[in-house]
Amino acid sequence: MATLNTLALSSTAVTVDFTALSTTTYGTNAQRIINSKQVLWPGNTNGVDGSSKRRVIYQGNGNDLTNVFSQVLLESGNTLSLPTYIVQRYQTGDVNLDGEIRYQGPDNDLQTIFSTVILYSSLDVTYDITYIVQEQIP
Ligand SMILES: [Ca+2]
Ligand SMILES: [Ca+2]
Repeated sequence: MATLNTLALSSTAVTVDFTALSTTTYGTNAQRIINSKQVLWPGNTNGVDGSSKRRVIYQGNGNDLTNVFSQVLLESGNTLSLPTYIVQRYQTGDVNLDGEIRYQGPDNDLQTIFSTVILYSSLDVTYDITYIVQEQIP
């Protein structure tokens, strides 16, 4: 995330409140608004390198659901390889930042990926689960 315009640096620290509605940021619909605060679009679980990364994908090649599934299935404590197992830690699969990685069940992290794709696509086209939300950097 970056501000839309450059900010002059000096010996005095400059604070940028990216949650303020008055802060303009680089890109198109770069932030979502929740409770009168700007927030980042969550859902990228697989990093920044490679063609399918730097994107939020719900359905299709390079989707972000697979990484959530892998993190749950490969967790050392998940000895029965259950998709309902809950990983208790922050990791890229924890896209709703509740400290747990959930692939299935209530409050699962796939719901957040789904809502990012659906809500973002609604700003541009008609609700489309195959829409790819692309990171925007200057
Ligand atoms: Ca991704
Ligand atoms: Ca979570």
